[in-house]
Amino acid sequence: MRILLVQADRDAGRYGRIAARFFIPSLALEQIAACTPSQHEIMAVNEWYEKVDLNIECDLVAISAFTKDAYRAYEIADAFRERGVKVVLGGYHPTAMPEEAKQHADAVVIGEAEEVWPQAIKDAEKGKLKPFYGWKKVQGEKIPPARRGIVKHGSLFSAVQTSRGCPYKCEFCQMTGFGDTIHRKRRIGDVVEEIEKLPGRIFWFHDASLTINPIYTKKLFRKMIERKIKKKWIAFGNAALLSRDEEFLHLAKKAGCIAWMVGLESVSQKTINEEIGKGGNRIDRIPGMVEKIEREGMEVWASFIFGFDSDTPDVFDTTFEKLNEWGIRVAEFNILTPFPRTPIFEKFMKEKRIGSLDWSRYDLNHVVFKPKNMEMRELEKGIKKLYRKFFSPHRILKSFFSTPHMGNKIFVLAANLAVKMFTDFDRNYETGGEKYEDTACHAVHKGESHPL
Ligand code: B12
Ligand code: SF4
Repeated sequence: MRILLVQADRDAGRYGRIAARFFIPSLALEQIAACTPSQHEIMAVNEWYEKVDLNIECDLVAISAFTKDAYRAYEIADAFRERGVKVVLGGYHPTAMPEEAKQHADAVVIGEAEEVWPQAIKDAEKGKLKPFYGWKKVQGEKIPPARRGIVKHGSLFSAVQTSRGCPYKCEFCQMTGFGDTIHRKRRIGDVVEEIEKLPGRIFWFHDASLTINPIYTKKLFRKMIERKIKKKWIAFGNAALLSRDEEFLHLAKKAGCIAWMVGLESVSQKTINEEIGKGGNRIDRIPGMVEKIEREGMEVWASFIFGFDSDTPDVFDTTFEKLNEWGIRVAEFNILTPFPRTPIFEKFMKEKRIGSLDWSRYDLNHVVFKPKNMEMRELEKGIKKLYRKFFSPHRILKSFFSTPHMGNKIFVLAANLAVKMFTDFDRNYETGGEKYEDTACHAVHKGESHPL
């Protein structure tokens, strides 16, 4: 069969091919391709880079979608099905909302591709696709290396995974909602071999977090050092470990680490303990963590979420002050988003606080629920103000000049500009309007409907 793989994107092709070259790459299509039996021909289009041609000749279309891209995925699916082409939907949104996705597809893959996708292909060949496939979690050792080079006009960077699953159970995370809480590790030899063959000089570790099992990760770092891997990389890591394990940081640097993307989430210890579930993160240890990471010659890319029940309107100013105090040069600010099937979605549903079920707004840049201690509009305005202050040209330049070493300076500048361009609160909020009125919740909960 000729199989077309598509990563749907609400904003398909918006940034143009040149800017898209600098995106953090996606791994989904390359992993799906890796478990597609080799006798089939594969074409792959990631709409982050270009819009898919709906007239492509193929026998089967497999579409992956984040929640914000669900409608675009359905649009693509409907167009191919109209032409008689079979369509399979998968990825985070179809996994959370399989019944909804099924209305636009011949089959829905719930969860990971490795164990069920080959069977779905066999069934498609026989014209006997089942409506649903999944949840079968692959063992870590069975995760195949990604099939590279299938996406045209892709990113200059690449990505690799050492593990799946995350045990931290944050209330707002879909990993928690999907019960994907067991950490499944690949063989270190397989990972290192894959890294050696990666195209380009910079790559991302797309694990939920590289700090979940420090013993495993230190072994990986030692192997990378032993094999003299010259590539540089960036990874997600948790503050609890990064703030205390100096050996881990030292090995990471020697293995090529440029920066750690750390989900600090909030500057309030109360919020972290009571509302997020990342109790191991200690605010009093953050300045020390930043200092240790920078002393080793790496950078911190901190990520925050706003809109928790204990957040009050002063949270934006307090966060800005803390960022300055801690000397954090790269940060991103997200709005708490109750993705379907997360514990927080269920909580807001029960409390009748969901303000919108328009999935295209579930992108961490829009307010889709009623915060407890703020108006929806206040959350919108507060984050926008913080964003403008943090990404002012003056602050970006100050961060650049305060960073030692040219390599780090380039990273800090590029990361600040990338977050500024990608988050783009200004553009997104033009569409806000009355949807940010608190009356939005009455409209959603009027009929007592629960979409799951
Ligand atoms: C790395 C990462 C990123 C990377 C790369 C994203 C990517 N898709 O590769 C970057 C930094 C770019 C990113 C960006 C964003 N991300 Co992100 N990201 C992650 C993270 C940490 C890991 C994802 C990953 O790479 N997994 C590895 C790949 C191989 O797995 P996968 O994509 O799930 O694909 C497998 C299966 O799902 C399945 N599958 C997927 N699609 C399909 C389709 C078919 C047909 C089949 C058969 C199977 C199948 O097969 C694959 C192999 O098993 C997850 C959280 C986590 N801990 O997992 C969040 C996560 C995916 N991100 C999330 C979000 C919201 C975003 C952003 C929208 C945030 C923002 N505002 O910028 C953007 C969107 C980017 C865009 N342009 O659309 C959410 C998604 C929630 C949702 N329902 O939409 C997650 C779940 C985190 C969370 N908040 O809960 N992200
Ligand atoms: S640490 Fe990250 S991946 Fe793990 S549950 Fe929390 S938000 Fe999800």
